[in-house]
Amino acid sequence: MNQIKFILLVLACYFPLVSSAQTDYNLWLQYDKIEDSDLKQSYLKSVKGIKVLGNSKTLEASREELSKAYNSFFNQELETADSGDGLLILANIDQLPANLSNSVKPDLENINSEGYIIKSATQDGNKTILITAKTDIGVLYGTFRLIKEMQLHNDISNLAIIDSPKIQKRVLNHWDNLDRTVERGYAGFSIWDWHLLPDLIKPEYTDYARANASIGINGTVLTNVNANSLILTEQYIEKVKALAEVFRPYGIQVYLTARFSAPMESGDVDTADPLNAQVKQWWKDKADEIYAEIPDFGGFLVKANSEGQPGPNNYDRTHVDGANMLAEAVAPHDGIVMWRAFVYSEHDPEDRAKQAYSEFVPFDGQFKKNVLVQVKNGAIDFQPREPFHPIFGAMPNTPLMMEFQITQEYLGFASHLVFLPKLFEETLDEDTYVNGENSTVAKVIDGSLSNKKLTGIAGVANIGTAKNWTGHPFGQSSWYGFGRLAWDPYLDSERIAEEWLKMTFTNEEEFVDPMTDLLIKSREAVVKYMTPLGLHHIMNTNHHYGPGPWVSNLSRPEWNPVYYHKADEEGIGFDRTISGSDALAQYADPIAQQYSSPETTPEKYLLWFHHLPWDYQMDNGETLWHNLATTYQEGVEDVEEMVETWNNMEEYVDEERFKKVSMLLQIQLKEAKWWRNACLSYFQQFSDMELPESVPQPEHDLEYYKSLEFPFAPGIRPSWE
Ligand code: GCV
Repeated sequence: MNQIKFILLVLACYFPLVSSAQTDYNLWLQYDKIEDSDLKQSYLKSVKGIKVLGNSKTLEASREELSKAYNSFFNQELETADSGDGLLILANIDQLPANLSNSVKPDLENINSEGYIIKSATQDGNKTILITAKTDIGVLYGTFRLIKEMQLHNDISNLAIIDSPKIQKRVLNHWDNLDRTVERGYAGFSIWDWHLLPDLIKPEYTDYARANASIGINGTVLTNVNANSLILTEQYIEKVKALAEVFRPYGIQVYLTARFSAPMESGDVDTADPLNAQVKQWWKDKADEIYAEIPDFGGFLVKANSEGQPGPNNYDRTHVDGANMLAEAVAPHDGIVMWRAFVYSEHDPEDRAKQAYSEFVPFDGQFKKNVLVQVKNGAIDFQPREPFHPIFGAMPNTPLMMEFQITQEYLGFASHLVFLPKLFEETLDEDTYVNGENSTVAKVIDGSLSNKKLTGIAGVANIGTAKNWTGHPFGQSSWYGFGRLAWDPYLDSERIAEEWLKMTFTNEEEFVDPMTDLLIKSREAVVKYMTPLGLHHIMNTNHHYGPGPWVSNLSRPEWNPVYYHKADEEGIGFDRTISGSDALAQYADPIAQQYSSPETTPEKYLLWFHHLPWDYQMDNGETLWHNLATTYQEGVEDVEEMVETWNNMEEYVDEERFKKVSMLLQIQLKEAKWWRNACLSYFQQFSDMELPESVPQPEHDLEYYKSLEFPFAPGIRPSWE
């Protein structure tokens, strides 16, 4: 070795080229070296060379991903080969020779156009692994699956895996503005560098596509639902096209948000009335223009007549008129319209939880067949816990798309560790009874209940320019888990947690077991220290950071926390039974009946549906006040336990991630105490009861908590105009 090489080697030992910040950047695609020599030998025996049949950017991406993983697992190249033992064959079924395609014929009937088959087979006495599918994208998904089997240290010597996504449109919604701020974004600025597009194509765009493809996400809405019509101009379509080209090989379609008043804002038409011929033509021309540049453009997502956004109601037209007009414009190109049902009005005295149902359910069956009605998981707004949105049980003739929020607007931003797949799973598993018992939300949205052709699920992204994409290193787990549940809404969140931990950190049981437990419990912890027993929307104003149960001065009644908890000397909670707003009547009979009495309502939804006296006797024989206080305290203790668990994990995690998570957990603990102290101080004025002994006295008086202000809290939404 010459002197220069020696010096370089020494330098490399002291200053590793791959910093730990880059470790975080790699998400769950870490491809850690396989240290176990038996496992390594068995993998190297199963995969010695690769043969890709066919030619496409998608197949090239599959090969590249495998090479990357192979290199990283074994520190050796994956050679191209033509035959022999240990051959890995990647091919769309159309490219397979007859003997191989015949061997998978029966399996083909069990996959859809995005599904895949991975099979070990013996060919001329040689062992091979075949990854095949009906489309190249299916092959890419199969490739990621094989890599994952190795990341999870599973045996790959005898594979027979068949899998297909159960939901068709698996989409991220970016609430990203064209100035690169992100509404409810806590991970930096927008990753879309609009100013420099289309000329600068950042490597992040490809890595974003790789990450999404690895979990089967096949669509991305690039822009905020509070939309800017500039995105529909020629100048921006060119930029969108550049992104679409990066994403195409990974099976990801781009979508845009359509501002309903865009025809007027363009200066071409003086109305946006959906029944006006010129308006219809404007949208048709716009769709043609977009599709000419982006032939696989997915379509539009629309927030109309909601929180100040324009819509068909401005012209005395309905949501059906608006959605169908846009649907007609994109239909010739196989595009879809995702029309949001998130509507409520300050002029409507009806319980906000009831308004979307009242407005949309009468339209059941009236939307064109390329319209999906996109419904948030609950009827209020992405709270730590909400019962499922009653619309899911009431529009059997309309394709309903689920909207979850991955970004933690109401769950502690990017500083709280909350594994959201647990929340998603809870909603998906709830029974709507729309077709009798066992009509779960999952079955509504995957179309299996009523044989829907078009199905979809959306997640509001938590992604930004932060080096690790999501701000909190564990925010990645919610992105990952959303993708997994979008692929298969029946998956167990615990299994998802386990997979993610192994792929992101290590397979060591001593790490994976306690950390899976921590992830699973983290969701309940946040419910306990923020909104226990069915409380909701008591976060502070506008930015939604921290507690604000006292807020009562906002212009719209339903923006005020006091509207939701209704605490007074008599008690606490929102009466949604027949003696109150009767929102319960929007649910099917078995639910409406069960929840009509506090005795039979699950305690987790108690104050969502009932206003109860402070001394109401709970299941454990204690008063409501007692349980409210001890639940807040339990939430704090849960976070203390999370801190303790994490402290034992130092040896399994790189220094940077370990320290960052430690500090973030301290912030979470501080804020959990803040929530407990502020809420209990506030509610105590009404309950007039002592705190139970196990609950510490708040450090400050109520006035102190009320006086806290956070003018620069992140993610704040721009003006409501
Ligand atoms: C994008 C809530 C959020 C808003 C968001 C809105 C929506 O009101 O606070 O920031 O706007 O939901 O989902 O449209």
